[in-house]
Order: sequence, then C-alpha cells, then structure tokens
Amino acid sequence: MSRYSEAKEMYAKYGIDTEAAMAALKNTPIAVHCWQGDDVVGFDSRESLSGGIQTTGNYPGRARTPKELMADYAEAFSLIPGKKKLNLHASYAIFEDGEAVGRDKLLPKHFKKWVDFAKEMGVGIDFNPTFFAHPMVKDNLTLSSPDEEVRRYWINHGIACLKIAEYFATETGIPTVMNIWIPDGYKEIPADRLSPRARFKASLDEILDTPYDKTKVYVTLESKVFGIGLESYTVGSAEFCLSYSDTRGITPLMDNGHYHPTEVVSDKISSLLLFNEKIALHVTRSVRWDSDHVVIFDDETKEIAKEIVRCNALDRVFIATDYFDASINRISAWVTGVRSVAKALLFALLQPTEKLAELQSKSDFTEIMVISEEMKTMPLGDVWSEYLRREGVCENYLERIKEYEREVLSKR
Ligand code: RNT
Ligand code: ZN
Repeated sequence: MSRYSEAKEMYAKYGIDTEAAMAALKNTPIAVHCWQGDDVVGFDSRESLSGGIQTTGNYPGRARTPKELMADYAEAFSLIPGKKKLNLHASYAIFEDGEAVGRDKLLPKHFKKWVDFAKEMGVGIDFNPTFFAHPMVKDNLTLSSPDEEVRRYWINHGIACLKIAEYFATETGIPTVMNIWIPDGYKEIPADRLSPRARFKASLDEILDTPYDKTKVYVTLESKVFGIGLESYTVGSAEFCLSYSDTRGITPLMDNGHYHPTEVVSDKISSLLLFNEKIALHVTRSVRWDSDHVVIFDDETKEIAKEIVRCNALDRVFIATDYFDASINRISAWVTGVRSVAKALLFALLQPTEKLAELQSKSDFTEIMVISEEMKTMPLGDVWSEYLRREGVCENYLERIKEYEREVLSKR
C-alpha cells in the first residue's frame, strides 16, 4: 500500500477526507509578492528603500530588470503547487525607450508586459500603489502630508493605480485586489495626532471617489503599528484602518507583522469575518519585530490557516505573502514561504473541524486537547507529497534552485 493510501485511511478514521482537502487547497489562490525577487527595489525610481521597512543581506543574484524578475518569478512558480496570483507594486512599472513618468501619471500601458506575463502564466494580478522609496515622500509623509503638493501627488498616484488595477482585472478576467498601505508616521512623539489622520481620511476618500468597477477591483487597506525610524506614531493604525474600511465598504487587510508581539492575527480573523464580506491577509514571519522573515510552517501560520478553514472562509480571505529576505537565495525564499502557507492550509483542511467544534459546545476541552495533539503527528507529509505529485511539482526543490543559481543567478 502506498504511503498516501495509508495516510488517507488514517485520516478517514477521524472522518477526514484527504481528497476533499487537496481539492480545496488546489483552488485557493495565494498572491505571491513580486518584491521578494529584488529586495523591494522596483524599476522606477530605484531609490533606496524607505518607509520604515528594510531588507537586509546581500545574497548574490538579485533580479535587476523586468526580464530577470519575470524569469525568477516563473522559476519560483514552477516549484509552487496550487493556484497563484502575481502581486505587483506600482514601482515595478516598465517604461520603454526611456519614457519615464511620475507615479502620479502611471498608465495601464506601463504594465502591459506584466499582463502578458500573467497571461503566459495563466494567473491573475494583485496590485499595490507604492507610497515609499520616492522623492515625493517628504518627511516620511504621503497621503497624510500637510504639504498640499505632496498630498495631491499621492492622491493622483492612488487614482492612477485604481485604473491600472481595473485594467489587470479586465485583461486577465480575474478580480484584482488593490492594497493601500502608507508608511506615514513620526519618529518622535507628535503634538497633533488628529490632523495627519484627518488628512489621510480625506485623501482616501478622494481616491475612492474615482469610479471603479467594484466587481473587478477589491480595494484593501493595511494597518501597521510602527516602522523603523517611525516608532512613535503611525497614521494608518489598526483602529484607523479598520474603522475606515468598515465605514467605506472596502476590505481590511491584516499583516501579521503589524501588531504588538503578543497579539495574534489568527484570533482577529473570526471577528473581522463577522463584519466583512471579504478580508485580506499579508502572511509574513516577524522575529521579535516586523522583520519580514520568510514564512515557515510554524505555529501561528498554522493557526491562521486553521481559522480560515474553521470559519469556512477560504473564498472570503484574500491570502498574500509579504516578506523580503536578501540574505538567502531569493527563489528559495519565495518557494519555501509560499509552500509553507499552502502546507499550513492543508494541515488546517486535515483537521476534524466539525468534531472539535461539537466538543467545544459541550465544553469538552480535555478531548479537544487530546485530538489536537494527535493531529500534530498524523501523516500530513504523505498527503502533501501526493498533492505535489498531482500538481506536477517536484518535492525536493533544493537541487533545482541550486542549479538555477549556478546557471542563471551567479552570472548576474
Ligand atoms: C510594510 C507593509 C507593506 C509592504 C509592501 C512592500 O510594513 O507590510 O505591505 O511590505 O507593500
Ligand atoms: Zn504587508
């Protein structure tokens, strides 16, 4: 008997259907962030990274051009099972023949090559306006700036991005999630906490006043607790962003690096699902702070996945990865991180969810604990291997990645 058939039987004893789990996993898209491939540099301003985020490390082989980034992206995609989406930042606009425009004037045509690439890969595209690493970010402020010229510039950027997002959805036939995150904040204790937030609110209102097709574009808003050099005050705090999304009918986005260290996103999912048709996640791994390490198959990733599955919300949660590690092979960082999210989802799909909920209704936490512990040593790996086999994706990707490093990355 194959290892998979044995695993299937073992799970069946708990009433768990491994076939249904694999089928559900296969249809759950994960948006793979393009910025892992080049350390969040992008192609437009090529300014050094700002906005309170940072990549550390100098591993050789960083993608420096659209062509290199697409080649690396394709290599990573060939090693990741299941449904995927591209997740692009506006700073990855591709200008031809030296025709560069400001971020306030970006057009769909500056992303045509990305659309061609997405079509080639058979995937949809998510999008992010880029409110950082740009000379028009003044005093670490964008949409909340007291300088009207600065604020206007970034409002126009947001509007330009909405149109590009709509173009992506139209071209690919797959809705686009457009996530707004601004780095705005202060290193020192502000004297006025209200005005920057009032300006951010007004700026968002102006961006969203632009008509756009809500069946094609889902606008999400990402909150944050602090950034490097912006420790005392963050304009787009959790309370601001959640209140804004809920009153404006857009979608809240939680990045699990953006909360206080003992707060967990897994606990927040059910609450947000009760009040929002859709919610969005940036899955990352924060080590002591919002460090954006590569996602691994760790407890909180599993807990987040369990919550999505237990709330029966695989089709209501936009799942995206968001981390950037420049200290290791970047393709490996992509593949390990996205596979870890998928594996956590499979782990969650292979839990006796209904049985556990029923036990909770009887307050039987003894049995919940015993079963939950048993689940940890069930043959998840055998089901995962079978899933990879069916998806036509090799199990041990290290050799492939090393070969790509020898043949392609080391020659850059
Ligand atoms: C920053 C946010 C944001 C960025 C990307 C590059 O703390 O997490 O999502 O990581 O937009
Ligand atoms: Zn994020």
